Amino acid sequence: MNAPTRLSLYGLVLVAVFAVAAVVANAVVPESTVTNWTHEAEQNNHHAGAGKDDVDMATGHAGHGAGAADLGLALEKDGYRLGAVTAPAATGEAGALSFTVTGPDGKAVTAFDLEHEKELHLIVVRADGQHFRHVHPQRGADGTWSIPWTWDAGGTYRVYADFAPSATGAGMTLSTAVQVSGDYRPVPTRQVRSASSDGFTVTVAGDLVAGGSSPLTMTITRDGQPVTTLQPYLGAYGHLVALREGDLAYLHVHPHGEAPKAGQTSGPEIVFEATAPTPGRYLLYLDFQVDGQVHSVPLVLDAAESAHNHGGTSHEH
Ligand SMILES: [Cu+2]
Repeated sequence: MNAPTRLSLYGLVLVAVFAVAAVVANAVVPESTVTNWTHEAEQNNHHAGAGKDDVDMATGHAGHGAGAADLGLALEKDGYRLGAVTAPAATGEAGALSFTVTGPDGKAVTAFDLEHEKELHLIVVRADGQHFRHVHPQRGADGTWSIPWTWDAGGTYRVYADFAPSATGAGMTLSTAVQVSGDYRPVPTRQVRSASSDGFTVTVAGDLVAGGSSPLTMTITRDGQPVTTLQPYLGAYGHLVALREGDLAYLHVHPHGEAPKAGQTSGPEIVFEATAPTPGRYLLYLDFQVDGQVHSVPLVLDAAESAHNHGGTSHEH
């Protein structure tokens, strides 16, 4: 699908991502991701309705259906593999983070479709949700991706590569873990509905409900004043990465509305349609651009049980 077509589908995609139309949703997030988050949500509904208990809430996908590959948690999918990530071994060492993606033939992939104006999106986050980065490495002619890199803190990091090989055109997210020596003090999470970065404050209205679609409205202010000069960044006014706390299952979400045209601005609100596949805590990272600068603000939301689940969970084993 070409880029203009993808962009024009944004409006539809928001419904599709969390509803049923996985084919349309393929325009924005990997179809498999959509299918499985949707599937998982359905499974949870069935789970509640039938009173069965074959879904492990700790992993969310232990039941039949959504596999690790479809939640961005596997190294390999459909023959495509994320190669070993090379990076500085300890905090404070300047170096590069690099890796290759190999295809079903075992060779490094060098042909990628553009997704949101980039061939590959790299997300790096520590296991406790801290130190989030969303960056775009450079690809060498041999298929090696690389970006200058320094770690600020020790710990275990999850590294996600989000891309679509041209050979299939299908978007996918592969990930691996990287260990970094150094001081590690895990930061406990709590729900955060308003947070600030670089002088911008983002406040979220709306709630995540497991298994059901709900709008999240993000309002951006600076010095108490609404920001109405949001610029298009990678084809949207806002990019939201959502990670489920615990297993760090991954979903990249895009906002409601038409894709912006060059020179247009928007704000102060960005509306996302989001569904949590399971109850629990979700780490959200909003990227937006003002005056040519990209800002990233983290938020944390707890997803309640869906209304269907309020009858209590019976165990029938
Ligand atoms: Cu990106």
